[in-house]
Amino acid sequence: MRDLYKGTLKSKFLGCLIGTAIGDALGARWEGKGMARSEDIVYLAVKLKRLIYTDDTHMTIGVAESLIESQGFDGEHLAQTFIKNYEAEPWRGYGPGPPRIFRMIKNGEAWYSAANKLYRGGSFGNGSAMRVAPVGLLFSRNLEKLREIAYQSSSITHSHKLGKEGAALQACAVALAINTPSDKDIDKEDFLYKLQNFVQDHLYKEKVAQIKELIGEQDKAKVVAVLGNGIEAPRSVPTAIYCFLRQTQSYEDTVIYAISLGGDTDTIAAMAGAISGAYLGIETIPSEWRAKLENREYIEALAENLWRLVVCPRQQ
Ligand code: R7I
Ligand code: MG
Ligand code: MG
Repeated sequence: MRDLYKGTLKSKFLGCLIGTAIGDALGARWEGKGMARSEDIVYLAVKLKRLIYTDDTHMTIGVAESLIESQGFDGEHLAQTFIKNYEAEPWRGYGPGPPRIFRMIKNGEAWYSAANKLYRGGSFGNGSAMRVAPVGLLFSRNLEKLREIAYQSSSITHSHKLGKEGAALQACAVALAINTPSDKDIDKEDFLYKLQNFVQDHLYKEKVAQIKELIGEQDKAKVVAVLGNGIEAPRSVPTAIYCFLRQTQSYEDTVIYAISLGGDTDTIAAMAGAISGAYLGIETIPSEWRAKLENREYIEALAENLWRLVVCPRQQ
C-alpha cells in the first residue's frame, strides 16, 4: 500500500514524525556516552526488540496533537497538552526545566511568561527545537509564519533567544526538506544559503557557515569540537542539520552518524531524523526499525492529520 504514495507529501510528513521517533528511540540508548563506532550502533539496532522513545518524541506528539486540535497554534492549548502528556508519562526522560515550568503554569502563571523565570531569562536548552518538527511541517510554505510560530511554541518552555532561534532553525530545515522533492538531489549549498538567510542570530549564522566547511570531514572529534553534541540548542541544532547534509540519501546513515557523535544522541538523532525523513519519505526508513517503534500507528495518524490540515484545511 505504502508504495502508492512513495515520495509524496504525505509520505514526507510520515517520514518526518516517524523519523523523529526512531532517531530519538535509538539515540536514547547511547545518550550521554562518548563517540561510538557505526557498527556498534547497527548491532544495537538489530538487538533491540522495541524502540522506546523519550521526551523528544513525547513533546513532538504534544505539538502535533495541539496543532491538529486547534487547527493551528494556540499557546494555552499547547501548554495544557504538554502538561497533560507529562503527567500521564513523566518517566520519558524530560530535561530539568519543563516540569518546573509545568508546575508554574498549573499554579496560575501564564503560558507565555512562566519560562522567563528559569535560568535568568529563559532556557537555551534544545528542548524546544527537538519537538518543533510539526511546526516545520505545517508552515513550510510560509517561512515568516513558521518563524513566528516556532518562537511562540518555544517560549512556553524555552524563552531565551538562543532557544527560540534554535527551534526556528530546526523548523526551517524541516520545511526546506519538505519543499524539496525526494527524487531531486538536495543542493547542499543552496540549502545552507537559505538557512543562513533565514536565521537571525549571529551565533547561528556562524554555525551554519561552519557546517559548510565541515561537509566531508572524516574526523568526528573535529565535528564535535566545532559544532558540539550538547544539550544546548546552539550546540545541537546545527549538528543535526550537519548530520543530515553529510548523507542526504540515507535516513539510516544520517541517524547512525548522529548517534556516533556521542553526547545528546537521542535529541541530535531525533532532529537529524526529522529532516532526513521529511526529505526522503517514510519508505526509506528501514522497515525493521519501523516495526519495532512503540506507538507507531498513533504517530503515523498524527502525521497524516497534519498533512490533511495542509492539503485540505477546511475539511479537518
Ligand atoms: O531543553 P530541555 O527540555 O532538555 C532537553 C534535553 C534533551 O536532551 C532531551 O532528550 C532530555 O534529555 O533533555 O531542558 P532545560 O532544562 O530547559 O535545558 C537543558 C539544560 O540546558 C539545562 O539543564 C542547563 O544545563 C542548560 N541550560 C542553561 N544553562 C545555563 N543557563 C539551558 N538554559 C540555560 C541557561 O540559560
Ligand atoms: Mg530525550
Ligand atoms: Mg536528549
